This record gives sequence, C-alpha cells and structure tokens, in this order.
Amino acid sequence: MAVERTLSIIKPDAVAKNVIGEIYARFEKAGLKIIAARMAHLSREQAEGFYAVHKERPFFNDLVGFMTSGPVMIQVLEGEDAIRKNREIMGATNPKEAAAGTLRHDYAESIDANACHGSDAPETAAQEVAYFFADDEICPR
Ligand code: RTP
Ligand code: MG
Repeated sequence: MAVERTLSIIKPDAVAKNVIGEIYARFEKAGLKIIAARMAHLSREQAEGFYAVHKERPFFNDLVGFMTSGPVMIQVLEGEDAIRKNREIMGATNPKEAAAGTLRHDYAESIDANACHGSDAPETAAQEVAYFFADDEICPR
C-alpha cells in the first residue's frame, strides 16, 4: 500500500465544539501523521474555489456559507492509504448514515454541518493540498 497525502479540514462546527485535539488523536491513532496545519477563516472566494467542483449543485451556496461561518483547521495527513483511511475515520457524508465511532457520527449535526472534509482521490488530494499549502509549509518526517 502506497504512502499518500490527503487534505483534511476540521469544519467550523467541530472547531466551535472545541474538539480539534480529539480529532487529531484519531488521525494519529490510525497511523496518519499531521505534516502541515493552519487555522483560517476562509473568505467566500477561497471556499468557492475550494469547492468549485460542486458549483452547479443545489447545496453549493449553503456549503460556501457554512464553510465561511467560522474558523476551520486545515491539515495535510500522510500515511499508508491515507486518503481512504481518513474517509473511513470521517464516516458517511450524512451523519445520520455515519457508522458509530466515526467523526461524523460523534461530532456532526447535519449534512451541512458535518464536522470534517477529506480528499476523495489521489488527483483531488494533490490539488487540494496545493490549494492551501506551499511545498515549504509541508514537513514530512
Ligand atoms: P467533503 O468533500 O466535505 O469531505 O464531503 P464528502 O466528500 O463526503 O461529500 P461531497 O459530495 O464532496 O460534498 C461536499 C459537502 O457538501 C455538503 N453536501 N450537502 N445537501 C446535500 O445533499 C449535500 N450533499 C453534500 C456536505 O457538507 C459535504 O460534506
Ligand atoms: Mg467531497
């Protein structure tokens, strides 16, 4: 299994719940390393650019509004099978369908306020990491 990088965002609802540390502990217990991290309050332009793939979807405006409603914690995770592993830790997009013990089951309120983001494939992971981090801000070890 290849060592991969994936982009993770702790969304405004989970930052407001003060569970950044608990979420980081789950990444680390699963063998994922945090190799870059930054807190930011995204502008509308940043959120629209990040979610550009969804811009024709009916939920796009709500998604951008939510992602700009408060600070987010953005990180690059590295490890074996990191993209799939992170999405397994997150659980289903809709917290009502998320398995017990996943982040969305434990911390999310709704499909909009769903606690976390994770890249869904190697190509999108590379694009999303580069969207938020310059090469010299990433510290693999
Ligand atoms: P994410 O990109 O945030 O990691 O979530 P995901 O892959 O599980 O879901 P995706 O299909 O990429 O959708 C991005 C975010 O848009 C919101 N959404 N709302 N109302 C709806 O039907 C709907 N569908 C998606 C969710 O907040 C989702 O995380
Ligand atoms: Mg997605």
